[in-house]
Amino acid sequence: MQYTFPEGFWWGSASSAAQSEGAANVGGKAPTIWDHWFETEPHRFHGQVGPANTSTFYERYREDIALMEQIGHNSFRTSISWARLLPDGHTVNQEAVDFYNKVIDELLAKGIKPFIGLFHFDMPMYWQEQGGWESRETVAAFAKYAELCFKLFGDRVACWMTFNEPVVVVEGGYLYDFHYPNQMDFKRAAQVAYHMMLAHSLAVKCYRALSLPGQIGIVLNLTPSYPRSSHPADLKASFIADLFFNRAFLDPAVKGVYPQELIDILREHDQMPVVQSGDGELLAAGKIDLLGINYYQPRRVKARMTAINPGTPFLPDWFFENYEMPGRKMNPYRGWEIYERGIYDILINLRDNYGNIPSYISENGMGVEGEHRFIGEDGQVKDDYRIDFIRGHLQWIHTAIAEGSNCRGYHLWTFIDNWSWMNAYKNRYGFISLDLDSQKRTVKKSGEWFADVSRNNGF
Ligand code: BGP
Repeated sequence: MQYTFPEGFWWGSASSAAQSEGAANVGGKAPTIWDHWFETEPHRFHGQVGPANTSTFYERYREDIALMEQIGHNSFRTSISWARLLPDGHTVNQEAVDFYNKVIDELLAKGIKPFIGLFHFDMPMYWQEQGGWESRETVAAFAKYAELCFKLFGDRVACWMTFNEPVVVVEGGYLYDFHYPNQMDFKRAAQVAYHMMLAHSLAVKCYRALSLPGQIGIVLNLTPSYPRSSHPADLKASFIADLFFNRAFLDPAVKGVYPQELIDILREHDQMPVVQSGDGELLAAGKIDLLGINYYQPRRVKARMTAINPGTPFLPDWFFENYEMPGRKMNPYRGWEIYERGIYDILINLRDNYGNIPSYISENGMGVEGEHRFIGEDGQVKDDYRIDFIRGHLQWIHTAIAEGSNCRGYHLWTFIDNWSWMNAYKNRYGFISLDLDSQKRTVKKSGEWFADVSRNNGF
């Protein structure tokens, strides 16, 4: 069967500043929470490799953008480093302005639409020390930073993304200990989540006031929540997991309001964040033009069977347990489930319950541990598994579009194998492999395949 995508479909990949630029303390950049955390607890990072050790996009952006063109990209997402642009929190770093101008101009020169994120987990240490997302001051600071970016680069950026996966900042930093500042406290987590959505809304409001030519959105990792069975207790478990991990961000971003059911649960358990008068109008102003969807794997849940010990602090997990569904297909090289149809379910949910908001797949990808095992005699990674993975997801996207979904593009995570938070270089995801020592880039088999897909607008 021939799968042809709508004209103008965005083909590309995504990366982020902290994961690709390197130059951690070069060019006037100040430390982020990642630089700080690595300095204080390097053993928590795979292979003790920290954020200074990347694919050095800061120096090699030209070479990389040429490779993007070679493998058929017509669009690419990366992010701006807040700590590079405003190192002391307030003064603009001209070297950073020059760098991002060069990146954006180079992308445009190669016919690649720039999608630019403003926050991809990389809180500047300067703001973290003042409370980070727990502090309302950070909301205003973020909006100022966003406005500066819009004014500097907004004449050329096709689409802005305020945040990448805000729920991961909340889970990692304030619930489950995999991001700095490693707190485990639901009430603080709720405040952080709320402040990020206010910051998002304020940034959208600033963007609208400038009447620039592009669009603005947010990137959410939408994780469809599938119940073990149709028993009411399992259905309730999946409904609540969906509320906490998807709708707590999706509803304010698309509809401008929080789901009432979420507010009810938080009130009942005395976990409401501090809200100020006027916040409702601000959230209503944060409605997006375009939704970026990151999809890796679904969440399978069942009703909680084991009682929570009295005195256990409040967590979303009070309401459900993960369900290891027998027979589910797993990625043998990363331990995550592969469920291609999940991407269709997300798109159809957006069509039916979110006004068919324009969207695109901003990340989808297959992490592979020990990928050097698949290097052929010619030095190329023969990642047929990744081609199958991408093709499987694209088929479901195609079906969703045929059924009326407003999905406009597909970006793989990621362009070139990059540094990934605590996992560092453990899981490789790129279209292009990276030799960390020599910095040599080699297009993988999937990269060559993708070039054809993009040129044919399908497969
Ligand atoms: C997403 C993030 C990316 C990247 C990816 C892969 O959640 O947006 O920044 O980290 O996950 O993650 P990992 O390397 O942990 O498999």
